Amino acid sequence: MIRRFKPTYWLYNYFHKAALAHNIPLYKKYGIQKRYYESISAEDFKHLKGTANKYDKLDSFDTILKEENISKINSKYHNTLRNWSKNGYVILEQFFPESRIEAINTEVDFLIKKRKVKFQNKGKKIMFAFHHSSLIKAMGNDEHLQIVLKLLMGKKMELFQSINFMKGSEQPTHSDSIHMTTFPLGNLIATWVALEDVSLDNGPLHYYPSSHKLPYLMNEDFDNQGSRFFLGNKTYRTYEQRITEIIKEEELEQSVFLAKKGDVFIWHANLLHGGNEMNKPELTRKSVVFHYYSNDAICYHELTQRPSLRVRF
Ligand SMILES: O=C(O)CCC(=O)C(=O)O
Repeated sequence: MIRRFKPTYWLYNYFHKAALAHNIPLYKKYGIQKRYYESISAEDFKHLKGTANKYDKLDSFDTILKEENISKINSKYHNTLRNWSKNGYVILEQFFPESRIEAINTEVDFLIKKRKVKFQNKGKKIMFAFHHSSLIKAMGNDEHLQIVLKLLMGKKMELFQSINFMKGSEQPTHSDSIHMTTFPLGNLIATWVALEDVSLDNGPLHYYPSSHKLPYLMNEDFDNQGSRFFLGNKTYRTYEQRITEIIKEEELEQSVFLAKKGDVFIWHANLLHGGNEMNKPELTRKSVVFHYYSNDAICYHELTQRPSLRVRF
């Protein structure tokens, strides 16, 4: 019950104004009558129509090669970039060289050994390691990766979160937009980097091509809006079950990414994806995910109705 009591979050947020200040001018811009520390959810934007991003409106296939910065990106990636609007994902094979990947693996081992980072989710993942490592941060902010993100989103994207996985996440299918949400919708993007080869044995990433075009699923869509003082009472499992139903209803076909070390997978804010089970749980599956927000959107977490704490340094 206490976890559902919104004022507990308000109190915490109240003392973290600097990390929540990003939303203040945007609340003003959109006429949202909220204080920076209060709960926020899709309900608050129902009466508004947000502008869609460039390649949610236009087809990247026709126009992305005309973008000024495309010449800075190796032409072997042009085709996958062209298909962004259609697919909702991009695959950049061998984007990072072996030496860069090995440096990250050594860094992660060091951070674990020195107890600078903590595992979550039964020893599977490490959140926000980039706050403790300039190497990890530099990978998320890699110059060429940033150019690619700007090409896809039509604007600069700012690193919000990193998640290092030592094992396959085995995470059921979801859209990141239930966890990291924006108004207008679609102002989040994720990059996933293979820090070792991935096979069916160590739990590859799976995804549903073109699923980003489906409506975004918000609390209202699984009866989880809650009330002024309480979050909704539905479990996350209810959300996952609704996603499973949608996959069936829409007859979506799953693809699996058998990545090679150094490959990068980029997904759209609303692409359905997750992690397959590890056939051999004793193996590792080292990878890192970076999530980015744009600066012109309100950023929050629909599930917990919390504004996103954006730590900038
Ligand atoms: O790496 C994986 O297995 C899935 C990661 C994922 O779904 C996520 O970070 O949103």
